[in-house]
Amino acid sequence: MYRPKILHIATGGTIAMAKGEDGSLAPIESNEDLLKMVPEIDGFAQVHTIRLSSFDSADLSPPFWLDLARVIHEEYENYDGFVVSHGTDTMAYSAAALSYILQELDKPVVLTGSQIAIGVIGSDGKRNLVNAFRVATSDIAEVMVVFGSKIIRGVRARKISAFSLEAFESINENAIGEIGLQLRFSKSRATRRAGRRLLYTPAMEPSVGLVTIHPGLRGEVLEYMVDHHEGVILLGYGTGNIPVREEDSLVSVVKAATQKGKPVVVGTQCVLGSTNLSLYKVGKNVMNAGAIPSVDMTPEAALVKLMWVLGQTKDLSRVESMMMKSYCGEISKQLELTCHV
Ligand code: ASN
Repeated sequence: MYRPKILHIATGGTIAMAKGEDGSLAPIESNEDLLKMVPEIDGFAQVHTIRLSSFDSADLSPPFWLDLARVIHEEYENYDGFVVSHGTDTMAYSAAALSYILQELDKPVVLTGSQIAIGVIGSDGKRNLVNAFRVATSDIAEVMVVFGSKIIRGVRARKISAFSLEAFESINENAIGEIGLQLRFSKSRATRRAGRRLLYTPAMEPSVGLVTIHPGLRGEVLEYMVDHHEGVILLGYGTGNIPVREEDSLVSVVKAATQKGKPVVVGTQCVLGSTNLSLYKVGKNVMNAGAIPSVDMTPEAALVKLMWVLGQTKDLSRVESMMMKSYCGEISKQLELTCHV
């Protein structure tokens, strides 16, 4: 029986750590030692493994995403699927970055990690790694996060728990698959399709800021963020509401920014739901000031998308139309059709 060829790319994170003699957690010496812990993978996949880094994912940033995407792009024709072992803290950002950079995939790209180091009692590392390889040999052709019992589209993944072994959730859409007695896939997944050609767009403008609106936030703080970045994501209240009553109104900062050609994307700090800037006056004002709604994108998906878009163009109207377009399922179809700036 043919065993699919899978490239494993280790990047670090808790999954690749074990307890040393002194009791502290340190990266496992070699990838081979990591894979030795999951020998069952050999029964259904031919694995080649490389190490890109051994960082805590808190230390990963846009240049790393480009590197990771480049490796997958270079090796794309040589493998049937890819597994990236990764720290959980910034996995959703890396998954979003890969989703934008590598489109029209014809094979699975799976990110996974663990909450507890693989060499520690009670670890979720082995289970997650084995399941990641199982999904990497399946017919799904997307960037995904496989974690606990869920298979989540890359741009919809969010780390929602610093405790639970079900650390990730699929935000604003159902998971594209479930892991129980069997792997169960949803009809909404994209599947391998012969003839599909990979679309590789390795663009990233790292200078994007993110500000969460809170009571008492001063306009000058937002002004500083706008002045020091090429674009800003603002997480408003509820459906994207921004205070308007203060003297140094945040809304006037948004207006000044967009007049200078800098994009300000307004999202929500709620975990679920979408922006709707025309619902309240406090939303309409920021919309009239030129803000771009993030619709139902997660903050991770919106932030990384703005970096990716600004890496390709600084033209505000192009940035606006690209931000409002759904490239890889980051905006729900029915909202993409009805939302307008
Ligand atoms: N700090 C770790 C990381 O993101 C957390 C983990 O992987 N569980 O690399």
